[in-house]
Amino acid sequence: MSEIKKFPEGFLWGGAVAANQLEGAYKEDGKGLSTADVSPKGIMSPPDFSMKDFNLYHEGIDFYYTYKEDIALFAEMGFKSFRFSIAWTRIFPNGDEQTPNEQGLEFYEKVIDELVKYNIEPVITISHYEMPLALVKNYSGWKSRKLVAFYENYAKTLFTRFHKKVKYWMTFNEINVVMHAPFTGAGLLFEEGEKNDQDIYQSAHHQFVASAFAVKVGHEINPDLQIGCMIASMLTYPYSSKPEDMLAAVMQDRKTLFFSDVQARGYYPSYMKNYIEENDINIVMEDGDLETLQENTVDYIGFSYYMSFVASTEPEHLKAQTSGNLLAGVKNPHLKASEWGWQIDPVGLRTVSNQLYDRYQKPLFIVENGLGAVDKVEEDGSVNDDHRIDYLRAHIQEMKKAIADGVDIIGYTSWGPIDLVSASTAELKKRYGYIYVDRDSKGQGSNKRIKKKSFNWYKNVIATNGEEL
Ligand code: BGP
Repeated sequence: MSEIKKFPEGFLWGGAVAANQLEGAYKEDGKGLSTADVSPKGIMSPPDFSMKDFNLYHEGIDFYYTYKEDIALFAEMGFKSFRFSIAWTRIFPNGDEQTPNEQGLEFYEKVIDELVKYNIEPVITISHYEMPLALVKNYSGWKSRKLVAFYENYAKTLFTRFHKKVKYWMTFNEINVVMHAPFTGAGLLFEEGEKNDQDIYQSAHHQFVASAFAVKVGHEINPDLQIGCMIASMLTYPYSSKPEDMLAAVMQDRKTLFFSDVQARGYYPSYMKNYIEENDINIVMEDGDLETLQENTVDYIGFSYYMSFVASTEPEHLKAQTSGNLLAGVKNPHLKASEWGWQIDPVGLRTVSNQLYDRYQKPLFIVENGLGAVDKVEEDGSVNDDHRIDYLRAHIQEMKKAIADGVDIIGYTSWGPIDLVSASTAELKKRYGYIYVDRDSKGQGSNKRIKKKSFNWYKNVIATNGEEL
């Protein structure tokens, strides 16, 4: 195998965040309430509509007010790109208005201008794990076809306003998560034990069509735009070489790949047609939907990668479950796990990159990867996060090997370059950043930014374009 020393010229090194996890200012300047605002246990847990208590999502890390100094720190690290999401509720507070809220657009314009000032390429996620709460209350979330038009209007508004300054876009964060946590990105509510495939697949179809319309309208406005999908990759290994285990792994992987298959190939895969028929799922489609999917496939495949999974047909393996932010899984005896039980697997990143590139032959963008850990500020004020450096180094090394394998990877934005609220716990205990934020899960602290040891490490990785890790 040939080695590469450096990453390709123009490689998009950077970091990734989501609006609800860091902005705060949840009621400022005309913003409406979002689903994250009523998720005090984390955006992956069921909401609490009667919520009155403190909710960290309301405050984030105050990025709404500190974006200039935070972006200056990203620039100091040499970021080439910064992935962030737009809060739908800042632009359309209830989601179904026709006219956007100018103050919301102005905020993001300022963020974009600040990035451009430092030659940092803005990468926008149009919808990251939240939506206007009114769309859930009045329309039952993505179950309703009406959301397609609302989303199209929202996406069109953003493209029209920002297309000259922003080239890279993603339609939905981790779109496949609707299978595991249906409220998170799709706003689906189920009573205990009532979760059903019918609503989930119908909602996914609406999101597919909305995403394809966004690709269409984005390209009409500016053919140079690069509009991608974004999946939570969930590479699955067979527990053993037993053929049944291998089959189980293939079947489990399809639950993820289904989402990128539709968005990248432009049609429902045959395996899913069978599943839908066998399970009496009736996906209601409008005339022209299949053509819309076919004609508006994504330009690149964005994905997150934190861990790998294992499939087994042995009952005793199924008992030894490990945790993850989305689904519990079979423990892999060859891997160590993070403090939150996520199984750390750098080689898996190379494997999944090969898998996705083989399948689609479209550029890949690794838009999330990182280690959530507890960090400690020492008496001298330093934060020695060697555990994080080790994790990232190992993953970047494997990404380098994937490029040597022939995979076209255009960028890497590690998750949470600055500490932010955790999606699965709604706390500030599980940290990902190169920059420490002096704030705790109760919102107490000076909010001061402190450079961790990983700050200079990542800065050097970028400066040497990945030659020195
Ligand atoms: C991904 C989400 C992010 C982010 C990350 C880490 O699934 O897209 O929003 O939060 O996971 O998860 P957590 O914050 O739960 O550690």
